Amino acid sequence: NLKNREWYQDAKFGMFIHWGVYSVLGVHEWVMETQSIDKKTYEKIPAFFNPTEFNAEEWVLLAKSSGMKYITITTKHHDGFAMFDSKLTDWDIMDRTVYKKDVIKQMAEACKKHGLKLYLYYSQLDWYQNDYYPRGNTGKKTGRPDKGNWENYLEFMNGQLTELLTNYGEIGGIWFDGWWDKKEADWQLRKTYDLIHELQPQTMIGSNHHQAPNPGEDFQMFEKDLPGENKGGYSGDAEVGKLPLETAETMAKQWGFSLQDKAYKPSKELIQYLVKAAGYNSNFLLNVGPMPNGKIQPEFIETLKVIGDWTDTYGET
Ligand code: FUL
Repeated sequence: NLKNREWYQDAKFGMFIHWGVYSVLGVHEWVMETQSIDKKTYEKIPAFFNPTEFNAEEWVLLAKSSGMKYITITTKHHDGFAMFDSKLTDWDIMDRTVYKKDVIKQMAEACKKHGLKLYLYYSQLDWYQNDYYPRGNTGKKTGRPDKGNWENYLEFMNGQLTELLTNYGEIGGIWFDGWWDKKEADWQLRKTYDLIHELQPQTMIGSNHHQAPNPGEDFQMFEKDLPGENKGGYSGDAEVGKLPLETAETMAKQWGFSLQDKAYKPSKELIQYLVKAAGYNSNFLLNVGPMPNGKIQPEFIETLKVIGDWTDTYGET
């Protein structure tokens, strides 16, 4: 994956996409936890997820015309819901929604067609699976039984990663999140990381664990922070020069679609952030939280157009 690291080092700009059944509620992707929604109630949500206006090519072309070189999309967030066709659970887009189409497959095809690399966000933390037990720091009010088999959960997680790295062509990287919910040793990272590189040697591994990189990781990420700033407490120290870096930021406040979030960052601020990130030799992963109908908010599109004009004029490629 050294070649991929080199490519990534110069990629500069990517699109982050937080999209899941939580988008239906228009709060944010943490709604299950912050509103203490139990599993049985949360299970009602997927029936309302029917993004009839979703067009993967539209999103990919929007990213491309904004000057972005890759897309990182949520395949499964903390609510455990798979936005892809998973044979290992029925808690997925095929079995629980009326839409019944594999979002990740459509994104993979569109990215391939238009020459963008696809990175997959995967939450290790899971508020849905019973076997995610003992519970971590979050997800305690989901009404799951007080028993479960952690080894089974790890097997399930590695199984889903195998699906993701087998069924969607070349994957640029896996963007892990939620590691911070449990103790380091619980994750048995070596096994998972080896599996990824066995399946696709070029796939990069990164984890939003909020500390310096673990062995086997290919890039270091910073959530809502420039490398080393650690303003939000979500980021470890930058090991500058060791691994390629990436900083992720939202276009408004929330990651997932939020009806009330109108704290839109002006295009000027985002362009300055892109330049600043590049000054740290870091990529900028700019997040959108598409609406449940499959469209990206018009306010975001407008801003991205301005950014695209800027990258057209001043970008390197
Ligand atoms: C965090 C998550 O808890 C947030 O929901 C979001 O996905 C952010 C990028 O990473 O760890």
